[in-house]
Amino acid sequence: MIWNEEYETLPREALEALQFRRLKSLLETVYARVPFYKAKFDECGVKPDDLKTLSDLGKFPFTYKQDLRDNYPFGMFAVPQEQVVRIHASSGTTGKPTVVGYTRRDIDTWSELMARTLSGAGIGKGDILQNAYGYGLFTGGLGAHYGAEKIGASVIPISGGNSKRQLMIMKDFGSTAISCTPSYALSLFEVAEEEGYDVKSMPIKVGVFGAEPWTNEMRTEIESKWGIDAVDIYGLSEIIGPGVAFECIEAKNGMHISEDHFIVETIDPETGENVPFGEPGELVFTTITKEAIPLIRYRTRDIAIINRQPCKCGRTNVRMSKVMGRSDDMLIIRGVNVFPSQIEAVLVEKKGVLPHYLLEVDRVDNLDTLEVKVEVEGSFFSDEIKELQRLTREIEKDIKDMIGVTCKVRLVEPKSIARSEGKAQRVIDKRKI
Ligand code: DLL
Repeated sequence: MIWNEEYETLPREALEALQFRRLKSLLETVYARVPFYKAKFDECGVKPDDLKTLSDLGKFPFTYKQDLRDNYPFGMFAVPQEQVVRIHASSGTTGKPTVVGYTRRDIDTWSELMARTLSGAGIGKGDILQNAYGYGLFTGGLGAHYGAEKIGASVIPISGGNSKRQLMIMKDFGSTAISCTPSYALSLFEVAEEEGYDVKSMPIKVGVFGAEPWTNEMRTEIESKWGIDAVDIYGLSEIIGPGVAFECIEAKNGMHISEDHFIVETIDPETGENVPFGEPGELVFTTITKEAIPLIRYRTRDIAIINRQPCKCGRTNVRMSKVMGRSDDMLIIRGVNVFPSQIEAVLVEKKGVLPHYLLEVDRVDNLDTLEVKVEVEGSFFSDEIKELQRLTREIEKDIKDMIGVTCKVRLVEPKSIARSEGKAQRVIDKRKI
């Protein structure tokens, strides 16, 4: 279902003309209103006027998460405080959160983008959306909430956690759709099994999952366990929250970026040079309609591939692949770049292995070590020890083949790895580097 036929299927030429107009006016606004951008443009010797064509965007400097931190909390805002109607923040691993603001129009834009996202998943009027993204400073809960109301679905603002209650409500209210992180979908399923729910007999038909990396193998797992369609949605607080890009249920093959609101580039994270669409690169977004905190060339650190091929759903905007990793939390183990998702891909295709794992990286006698803790079905522990050893060796070998790094695999009993209600923590890096 396409929510906004006009804008989601704009011919390329019209889309680019629109992007250019919006970008031009945005550059003027930030130069005039945000001291940070005025100083940064001056330092790089560029003026809004230097934008003669869309490709001139590359002349303008990047914006980093650190810039938001340096201007904490509201220093990057482009409007006076009285126009800001909402404030969100994302927790970082260290220090202060990253703070973002929304004007009333920004909230409308965000609702529109989430309306597109949910419609793309086939959700509409008459559906009951159980919104298990966290409500609060995190953008997931309220972002999905406003989109659901806009399309006229009945939204249950249940927020994350409290799995038994989630399941009771899901059954009693007859939820037809769920939104949460993919890792939470899996842990909710476990509780459903324990509590004796037959989720396949419930009306639930689709899940809108995002906010953390997950693989296609994990999609298959969720779909077959729940008996639903699972689509991927992407976003980040700095850009707007969820609603930056979403998969259509028709193709489930890459997330459509709402290019009438965001200009996307892919770059080499080392050199900052653009890499052609079709090759992996760090996603860089410029917001072209946001008022409260517009960002120019924001470095996401997320690595993905942009696909320009037309999609069978009829949308004309580009699609991003699943996020393949982050240029910053990418692990470097004995000099090898390792994305946790590569290891996940090996794990989830093994029979009897459960999709719950933890990577522990350490340094012993100056040598990096990688331990992969992963849960396997309880039956393995009643079997002969040989079977456990065989599987351990098999996984170790496959990981070595996949990433070229020797690791130690530890198979652990179901539920021994801590569950998350929001984003899963998959890596513990104990090295002091
Ligand atoms: O996670 C916004 C969101 C909420 C997206 C709900 C989707 C659903 P932040 O907390 O600022 O915002 O975290 C943003 O999460 O840079 C990615 O690294 C990661 N991320 C978000 N969606 C996906 C996804 C929200 N579908 C950071 N796949 C981003 C992989 C994702 N990673």
